[in-house]
Amino acid sequence: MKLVVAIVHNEDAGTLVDALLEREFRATRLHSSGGFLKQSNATVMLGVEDDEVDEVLGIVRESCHARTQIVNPMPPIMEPGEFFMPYPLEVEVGGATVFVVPVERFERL
Ligand code: 2BA
Repeated sequence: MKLVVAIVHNEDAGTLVDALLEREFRATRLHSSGGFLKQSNATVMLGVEDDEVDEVLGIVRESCHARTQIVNPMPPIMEPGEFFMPYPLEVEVGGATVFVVPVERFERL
């Protein structure tokens, strides 16, 4: 068995969970946020049999899309007389960051 952990864009999370449920996968959606952009995203985790991992990754691929986001860099600490012109940076986020982790034991009690 494997635990699939997918960090996805908030806007894709609903579509992803619905698509998983439609194919009878049980999933848990957690609210999370990215360390770099500090914006909220979603973490979807599900326990699946080894031979189901590829199907799940296919559903993630179909449901989640890359996006470009603009980031305004933090200004540095300035000395008097120094001047800083902040140029916004473009960052590509996602489609999805996925970890597939072996599960030692799974129980529903
Ligand atoms: P964030 O940490 O907010 O990162 C958002 C996007 O910013 C990343 O997209 C990447 O394009 C860029 N980025 C992140 N760190 C960077 C850095 N040090 N320098 C330059 N650009 C950087 P993704 O790679 O698609 O990641 C989307 C979200 O997935 C991340 O949001 C984070 O929440 C999660 N994530 C990505 N890689 C991870 C990892 N190795 N471990 C845990 N979570 C991860």
